[in-house]
Amino acid sequence: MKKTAYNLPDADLTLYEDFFTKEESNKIYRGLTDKIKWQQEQIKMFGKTLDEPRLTAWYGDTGKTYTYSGKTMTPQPWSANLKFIKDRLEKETGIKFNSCLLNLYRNGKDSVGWHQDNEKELGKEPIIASISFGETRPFQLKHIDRKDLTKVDIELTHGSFLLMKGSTQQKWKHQIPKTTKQIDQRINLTFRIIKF
Ligand SMILES: O=C(O)CCC(=O)C(=O)O
Ligand SMILES: [Mn+2]
Repeated sequence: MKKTAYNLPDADLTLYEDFFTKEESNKIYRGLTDKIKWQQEQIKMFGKTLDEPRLTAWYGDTGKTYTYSGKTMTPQPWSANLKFIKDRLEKETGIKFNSCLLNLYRNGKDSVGWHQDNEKELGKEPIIASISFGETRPFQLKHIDRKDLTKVDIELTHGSFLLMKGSTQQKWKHQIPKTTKQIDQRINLTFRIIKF
């Protein structure tokens, strides 16, 4: 495992590469691909309804509903793989998480656009633990108003863990851009703390 703390203004980011061993990561990746209840959700934009450019799923403690893009999501109960990952994260950070949004990017056409994870249910300084498996994709960050700061690119590799805290969600946006490269599937898990 290699731990890197990023020195960025208005952000608190720590990357743990090889947080899971190659063997653990391979096994988890296969398990999540086959056993998670992946769903095609839709987004309403400019009066049109479109498929989201990725598959998603919500897991978490029972009762922790989450409102996102106007939809109220009821979580599935923790699976064995998710419980295993959550225990490891909690041991490393000393932080307890109660929900997880999962994203499956089927290929380079799948993506997530620029956004902040700053829904009011996550509190003032959301803590997000982001775990990646499968294909490496760049996680890009840009400051919301400081144009003098350049965009940051973090390669999220198989078995990596990116911890985001402090004012990261208030002051920076992030995205996973599309690519025309022929690439394989990637799974990302964002563990979160829903306050109410
Ligand atoms: O796939 C990723 O690394 C990021 C996903 C993300 O930003 C989110 O689910 O809010
Ligand atoms: Mn996000």
